[in-house]
Amino acid sequence: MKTFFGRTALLLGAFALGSAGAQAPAVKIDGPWARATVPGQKGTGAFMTLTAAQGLRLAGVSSPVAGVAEIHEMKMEGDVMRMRALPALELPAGKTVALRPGGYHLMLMDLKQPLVRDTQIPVTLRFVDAQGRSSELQLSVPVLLNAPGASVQSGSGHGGPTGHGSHRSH
Ligand SMILES: [Cu+2]
Repeated sequence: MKTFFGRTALLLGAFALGSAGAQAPAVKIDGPWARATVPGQKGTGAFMTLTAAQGLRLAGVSSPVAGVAEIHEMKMEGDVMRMRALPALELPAGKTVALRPGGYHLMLMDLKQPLVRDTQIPVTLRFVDAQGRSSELQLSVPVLLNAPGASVQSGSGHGGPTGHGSHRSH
């Protein structure tokens, strides 16, 4: 009998651990990358696609390499490309949401070190589900000059060497 109860306790323990693990966000991340910086550059963008199994909101981002990290949206207003911080980004169930140059992106500002090509930086994403529960996902994001597989587009859009000079006001 003692053995039997011992095993039961172990099984319960394993079950409890399994439950805790199930609260991790079910989000598929594809193609994460952050734009490499040049010396003196204080801000850059990070990009990826996210697909949430259940509806979630991306509600925050942080990285030890950045003093400030925000979720941004970039879009044309008339003839002017404007960028603004979003409090959160909706991730509808099963729908792939792209963060890419010229659109949604993660903005890394007040960089504490240059982002060197072919290194990796840690980035933590925070999600909130429909019940208001938050969870985090830690990523290791490759630092690249351009989107993986994309043709070279130097200086265009967000993240060129001067791309965020105008952006530091906030
Ligand atoms: Cu931005």
